[in-house]
Amino acid sequence: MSAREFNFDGLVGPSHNYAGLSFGNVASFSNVKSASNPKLAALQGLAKMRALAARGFGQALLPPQDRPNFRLLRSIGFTGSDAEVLSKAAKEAPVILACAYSASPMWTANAATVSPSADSADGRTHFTAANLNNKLHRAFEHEQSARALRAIFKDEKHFAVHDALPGTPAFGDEGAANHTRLCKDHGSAGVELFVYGRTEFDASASAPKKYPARQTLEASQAVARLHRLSAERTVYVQQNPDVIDQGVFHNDVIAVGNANALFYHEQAFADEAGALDQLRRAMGAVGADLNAIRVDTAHVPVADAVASYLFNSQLLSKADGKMALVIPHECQEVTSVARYLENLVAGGSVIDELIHFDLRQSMRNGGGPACLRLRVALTEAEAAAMHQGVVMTEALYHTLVAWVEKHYRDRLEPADLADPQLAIEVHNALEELSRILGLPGLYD
Ligand code: SUG
Repeated sequence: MSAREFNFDGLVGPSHNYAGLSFGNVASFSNVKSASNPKLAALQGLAKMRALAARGFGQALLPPQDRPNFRLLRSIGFTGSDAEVLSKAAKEAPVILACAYSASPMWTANAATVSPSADSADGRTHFTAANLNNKLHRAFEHEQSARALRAIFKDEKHFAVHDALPGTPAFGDEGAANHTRLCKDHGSAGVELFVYGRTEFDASASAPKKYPARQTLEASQAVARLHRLSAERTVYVQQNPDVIDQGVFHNDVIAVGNANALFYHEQAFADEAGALDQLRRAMGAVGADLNAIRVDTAHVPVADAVASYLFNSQLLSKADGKMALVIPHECQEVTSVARYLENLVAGGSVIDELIHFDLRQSMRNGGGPACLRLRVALTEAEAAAMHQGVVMTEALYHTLVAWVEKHYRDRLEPADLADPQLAIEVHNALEELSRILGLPGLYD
């Protein structure tokens, strides 16, 4: 059966700010407490969606989440009216207030892991909301992520949306950021590659020393079970703990795959040869040849890959069989990466085009083009069965630009999170958005 890949980009929420909440994510830590521009952030994201939709790529969006999370603030003892809760939290626990306000759901690669129907024993597309339990500000995203996914992928004949795994360190799950699907074409059975950072129940296994490994092997195995994947087409590979310690907090900061191509850095995996071996074997089972595009350290050091987000790119199949690499502007500013890319597209690789975007507002929190999207390969019947109000069109783009212009601030500093008016603005914006997207009841 033929299928088309849709990228569901996260629409940046009105409370986008820089709070330095992600230990191990270099950009988040370096930009802590600087002023953000939520309006620009949302417009940058929308410009990417519009351009890719206009090129004919399947493009949709996932809505922002309700912020601040008053339930979190009340559950830790802040009482009174909403305004009182905000003012007490701002005084006593400003970092937790920033967590409650984080617009981190914009990075939808972390919303869920997705397995297309061709891979699952029950012929349905499976989603498991990611528990993101490594970080307080992300650990409560899964409830609204599951709710939004259920609203969009409602038809249980085609879709199964699973709740997040138990929110405990043994099941640390970061969703599609540590999951890659390789295949001959999007519609036929593929190989699902799960990349984990550590193993909870194997004390002899290696792990990073400085920064956290957010994804466990146990979580990856649980997701594969829920999605009813075949063992011979499922591959588990350990991420190189040394690169996690250099700021590669998700596998999608050091590798990206599409169709039969895996674009990766020499140091991405703990055992590169073993990883490729397993992948080649599994891909043999689906009649596909792995096209391994390896980037050597000599050409691009890990630090440059992290600074430029070279691998946090989207690798998209074009109608002519070639692929385009969607990269952030930063790739042109890091000399080794700019040179590498120039040679890559000139050198007869399947990647023959670069598409650049300015995503600096998201990049300053460690979110590049690939973080901003969740991939869902859908057959024609499945695409018709999903909620259509989130599919990007020229008309929706213009409506959303006007909505952003109306509701978003162009400057947000840490102190602004104490302003009760901000909570009201976010609420009003989201209420209007649920009407625009045709998703009444999306928010409480
Ligand atoms: O989880 N940053 C996100 C970036 C997520 C990127 N996603 C992928 N690689 N797929 C994170 O570290 C920063 C928020 C702050 O500091 O305000 C943050 O959550």
